[in-house]
Amino acid sequence: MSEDMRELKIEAARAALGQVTDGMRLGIGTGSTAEEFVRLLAERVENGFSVIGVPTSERTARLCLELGVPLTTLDDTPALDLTIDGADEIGPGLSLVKGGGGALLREKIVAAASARMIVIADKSKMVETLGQFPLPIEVNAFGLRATVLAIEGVARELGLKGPLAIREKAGESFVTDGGHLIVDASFGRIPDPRALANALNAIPGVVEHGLFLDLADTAYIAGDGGVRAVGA
Ligand code: ABF
Repeated sequence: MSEDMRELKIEAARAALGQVTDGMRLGIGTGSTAEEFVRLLAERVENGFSVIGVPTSERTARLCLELGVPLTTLDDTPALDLTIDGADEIGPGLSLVKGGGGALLREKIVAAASARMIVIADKSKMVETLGQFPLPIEVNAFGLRATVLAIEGVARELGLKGPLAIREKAGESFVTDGGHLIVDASFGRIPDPRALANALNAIPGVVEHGLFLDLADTAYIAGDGGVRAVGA
């Protein structure tokens, strides 16, 4: 990652940190931008800021523990004040594609348990229409082939252009923190994210998908002219 790109991520993260108040119960996202938020939050904690966080991935949990950000779980803290997370694409109405980092299930559970969700990103994530980024779909390994066929069936009607790819890591199927697999679906464009979300939700083997609709209320987007706040 270039230093300029990292600086943009830090600026977006810093803007979101401005929304965090003492005593908040936070959802803490996954990805390089969310990790910049963790680093900035840790500095505030070191200076006496009192927050607790639910991490959306084991990776984020490790970074929080390493930097001293106090953690909790959704079992102990089922209602969160604010989730801060990254995204792979940010579309109209703050519709999002997430899951490039493989953490979409816990990210969506945590975001849904939060009163607010702020997305932090560099300007490259803003799109007119979702779908250029392959849509991550988390699937149960049981009956995988049948599930892939079912996804293909609905997806083709809703614009699926390219193949469905079972995500791999180091030559093996990628396994999520939740023990599931991920199928990445290349649509090119998703003109009706809600219709696609509803169709995917109806497939029994689909555990969750990376379309985040009606969850984020604000995005902080870092670009050449600084950071701008985008509302849903
Ligand atoms: C995470 O943030 C994932 O859902 C998404 O893939 C990732 C974006 O990563 P980055 O901030 O590194 O671009 O929430």
